Parts: sequence; C-alpha cells; structure tokens
Amino acid sequence: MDREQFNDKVKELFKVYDQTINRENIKQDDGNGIYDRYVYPAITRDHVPVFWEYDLNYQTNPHLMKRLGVNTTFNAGAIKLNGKYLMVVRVEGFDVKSIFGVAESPNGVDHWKFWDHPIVMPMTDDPEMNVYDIRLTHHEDGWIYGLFCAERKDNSQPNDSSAALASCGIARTKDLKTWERLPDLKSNAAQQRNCVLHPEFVNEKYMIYTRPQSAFIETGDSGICVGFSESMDNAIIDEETMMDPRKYHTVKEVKNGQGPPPIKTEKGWMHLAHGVRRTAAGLRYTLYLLMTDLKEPWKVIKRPSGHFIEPLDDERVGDVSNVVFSNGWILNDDGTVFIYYASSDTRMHVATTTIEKLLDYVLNTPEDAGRTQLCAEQRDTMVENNLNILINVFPEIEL
Ligand code: M1P
Repeated sequence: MDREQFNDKVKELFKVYDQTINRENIKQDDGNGIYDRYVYPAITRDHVPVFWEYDLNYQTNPHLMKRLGVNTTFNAGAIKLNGKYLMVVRVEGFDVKSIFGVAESPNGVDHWKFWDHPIVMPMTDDPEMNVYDIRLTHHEDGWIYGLFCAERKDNSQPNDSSAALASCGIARTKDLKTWERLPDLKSNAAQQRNCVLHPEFVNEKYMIYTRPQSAFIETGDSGICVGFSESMDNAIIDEETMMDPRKYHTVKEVKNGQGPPPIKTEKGWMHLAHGVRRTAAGLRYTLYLLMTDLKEPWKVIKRPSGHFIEPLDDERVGDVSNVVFSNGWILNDDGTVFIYYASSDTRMHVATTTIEKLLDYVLNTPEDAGRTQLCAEQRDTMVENNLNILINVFPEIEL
C-alpha cells in the first residue's frame, strides 16, 4: 500500500465509523407493554474510535493493521451528568483485558460516541489483572462512586493458570475523568462480585449490595446480600445479610446478582438484577425486577414472577451466549427510564420504558405461584376472565 492508498483507507475507516455512531436507532414495534426494545444495539465494538485500534502512522504500520483490536463492548455502568447520557463501557481487547471507556449520547438512545481517551483506572498497591462491570452510584455524599470487579491471580494455586480471585474495587470521581482509587472492599467473603453502592445513607452508613462467593465462579449458597460500612475511604463490611436468595426452579436457581443501583420510587426501591439458570446449553442469564422497602432497603416487598428481560434473537449469540446482563439504567425527570443491558457478553442495548410502567409491572405482576399445578391454576384464572371479556367485549374476534 502506498502512502496515498494508506491515507484513503484511513479516511474510509473514519467514514464507516461515522456512519455507525450517527445511525439513528428505531424502536421495535412489537413491544410487550412493559418496555420497548430497539432494532440496533446501542454500542458495539464498531463504535470504538478508529484511533483506539489502529496505529495510524504510515511509517510504523504501512499495512494499516489493527494493532490493539477490541473484541467486545458490554456490561456498562450508566449515569446522566450535566444533561448528557454516559455509559462506562467494559471494553475488552483482543488481549482479553477489559478497560473502561466512557461513551456519551445526547438522547440516551443513539449517537453514542466514546470520549477520546479510555479511563486509565488508578491502582491500589496490589494491581489487578482485570477490571470490569462497573456500577456508578451518585451518592448523596456528593461523589460518584464506581464499584467494579477487580480480578487478580490466585497465587495460592500456582499450578492452576486459571485460578483467580474476584474482589470489589472502588474508585470515586466527580466527572468520570479524574478518578480517586480507594482500597478494595473488605468483607468476610472469600470473593466478591456484583457489588453495588446504595445511593443514600442508611442509618448514617453506606449500604453496599454484595454477592459473596465461595470461589471465582461458584457462589456457594450465596445470593444478593447487603452490608454496611462506616466509610468508603476504607470500606469494611463486618456482616452480610441475605436480601434475595437463590431459589430452586426459578430464574435465579444457580446464581444472582444486583444490577445497577436501585431507583427510588414512591412505593419502594426498584431493583434490577440478573438471575442464572443451568440448562443443557450451558448457563442462561436473564434479568428480573424486585422492590424493597423505602426505609429498610434490604427488605424485599415485591417479587414479580419470572424474568423481565431475556436474550432474544441475535442477542442470544456472542462471546458468552445466552446472556443478558445489566449494570446501568437512567431515570429521566419526565419519568422515562432507559435500561442499558448487554447481550451475550458482546454488545450493549437500550430498552426504554417509564417508571409508571415499571411500578405497574412490579406491583401487579403476580408472584411465582411456586409449583406447576399452582402455576396452571394461576394462568387458568386469567384465561377464564379473558374468555368472558372476549365473548362480551370483542364478539367479532373468532375464538
Ligand atoms: O458471562 C456472564 C457474566 O458472568 C459473570 O457474572 P456472575 O458473576 O453473576 O456470574 C461476570 O463475569 C459478568 O461480567 C458476565 O457478564
């Protein structure tokens, strides 16, 4: 490739990139009444700036190769700051290390553009191998906290090259540009993942949702727990109490984890979480909602049955297939809610709804009846009511 061809190819790369980030997204028209999905993913690896992957120097990269490729863009924390919608995206390179990149949108749905520079997260004195799945909490103390998984090699198993330790990394910022790293969360659990800071003080303490685990992948008999810390400068939880346990033959049979920080509503705290089930095709991750008490946010008061968002169609396939995962959502002043979820550990999507609809869903969707016969009765009661309505109100519909 001569210099002129090189320059033309660089311009072509930017043209394709511009088309990708400026593409308008379209609401799908087959919504389920609870939320609307969109035709295109919100952020894919094609949204990553050209200059994050290619060396654009003709002298050092005459074939215009990707030098530092990006594999996936997923599991983003989200926040609205100064009127801008921001996702802190898990950007996984070909080197399977994740870094955080901030992507900004004017409307929360499309035109997502990464800031020029990725976040270079400061380290503690025990540098981690990997960081991922940040939850952003704008706490009433004034800081924006990022709680994320900090993964290190488990040096107690030197002969196992995949033995790892997960802990809760903590950093804080005011603008997502300058980050102050704080010590990792200390608790009695062997490992921690999916830790999330509650946005308000509870009894003058910081409340943290945790998911203590017995090993790197296995969670033992754990579920979503809560613990309290006097400070975030050196966060210590002495005791974790169960908030939402796993349960046999439900969407959270194998594991679960808190999603983004909960949203405060007049009826209670609205939580989005993921639940994991084992199937013949491997683990299946879906999202579910629950509500906790306003004054005692660790007490679950509503549990609509089953999943809320499941991997559908193209979402089902990716680096880790059959997964949806969410660690970011945004409530707007007009009551609309933007839910950011990743599919199959590969790309980000948005689903839009309103707080009114979410409240209706959480308050009025029946709880899991518990076993098949009760579920059949539960459904049959609705069927009977509907048949009466159809006969009396919609006589023109043929049954
Ligand atoms: O691969 C699915 C998810 O697996 C982990 O979540 P959990 O600890 O709840 O099983 C995380 O590694 C997450 O990043 C990933 O999306």
